[in-house]
Amino acid sequence: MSFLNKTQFPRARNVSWELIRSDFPILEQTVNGEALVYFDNAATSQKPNAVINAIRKYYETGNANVHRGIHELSNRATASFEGGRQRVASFVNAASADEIIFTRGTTEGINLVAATWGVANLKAGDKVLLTEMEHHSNIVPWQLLCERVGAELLYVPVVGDSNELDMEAFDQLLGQGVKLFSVTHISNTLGILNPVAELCQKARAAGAVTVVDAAQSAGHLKLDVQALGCDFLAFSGHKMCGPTGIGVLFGRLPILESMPPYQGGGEMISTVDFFKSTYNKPPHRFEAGTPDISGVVGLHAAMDFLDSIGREAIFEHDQDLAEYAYHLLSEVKGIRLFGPRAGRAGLVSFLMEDVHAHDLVTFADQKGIALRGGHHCNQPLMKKLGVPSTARASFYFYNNRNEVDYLVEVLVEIQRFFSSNSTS
Ligand code: C6P
Repeated sequence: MSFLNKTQFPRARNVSWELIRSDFPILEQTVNGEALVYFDNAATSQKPNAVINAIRKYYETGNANVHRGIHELSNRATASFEGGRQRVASFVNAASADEIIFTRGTTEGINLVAATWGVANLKAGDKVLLTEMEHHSNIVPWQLLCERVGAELLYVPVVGDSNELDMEAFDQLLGQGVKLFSVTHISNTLGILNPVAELCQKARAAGAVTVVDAAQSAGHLKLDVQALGCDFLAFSGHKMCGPTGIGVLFGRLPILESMPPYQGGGEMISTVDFFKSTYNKPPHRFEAGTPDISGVVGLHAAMDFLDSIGREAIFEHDQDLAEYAYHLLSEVKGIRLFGPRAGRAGLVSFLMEDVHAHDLVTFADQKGIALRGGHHCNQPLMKKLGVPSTARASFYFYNNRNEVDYLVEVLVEIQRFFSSNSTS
């Protein structure tokens, strides 16, 4: 096709991506008679053999409850679990493993901060600052908190053709005495990579506690909580080659030490009497009940796997695919793209004139391509963009340009199908 200008984009560094792809058994199948093209990685990523095997090995040789027994298997499970915590600390460059709380995912991490730090520290009239590109998981917990304590929500607008954050408005809003600022690292609809270090530095200088939603960044680029300068950072294991049901909340230790517990139960206590309990130190204070031990084992294997490739290389690869896709799609008449042309993270959201995103995604599925269509849990952003939904292709390191070429061919076919059907 004439619009396929492949020479414009140099390929990312020399990594054997095809070999790495062969580590993912799920990708070796056909769907609806076509080779599977999995472009729904922002929703969840696929799992390599290293992760599947680590979980299997844990259940075959090391399964027991943690911290409780004084028997060999329990000691092994505890070592695996706490070893996973150490691994997360080094993965995000935390000062200590005590700053790492295991959660069910990004959503629970943000809810934990709102329900503990938020309830203990915010009162009527205080201000919580978010941005207009946040996922529901970084909006609704703060709405619940604000309703409970009488605090007020403010939003940094998205502006311009590429819908990036309005930095002047951000400065002005911070001047209103914000107590907490929470922002997404990468927008799951726009593919924007926010300047989180600068945002956190300004917010902290203005006296706000800072939270980073790293759901879309943790598996795609090198995360360094010291360099980002945030107080809290939340992410999900399942979006970074790990299993579902496990996530991480990083929090600076002095802040965690000042926070009340999240849920009550085993493991989070120091002593329990009939009418009064005392609580364990962080991070255990925030981990009531039996944790997702096999999830931590799988997450550990996922982090090792990502680092064996190199997160810089992964980011370059995903960015290359997204820019390549953006370029090809921008040459197809009748396609509207969202977010910036360049410097974007590994996903592309778009709309096709006269074709509903759900119809487009259903058609693509018939061709073996897994896309996502809908509001992507970004309803307020959709309202701001003036659209009900978008179609989205989100990439990972096991995807390649041939798959993007195929997507574009299928989109052109979809366009032809719907335009011939609408005129007949
Ligand atoms: N976005 C998507 O398809 P959980 O469900 O807790 O693992 O992640 C929630 C979440 C939080 N923040 C951002 C920026 C996200 O993108 C997500 C998950 C998925 O875009 C499901 S809606």
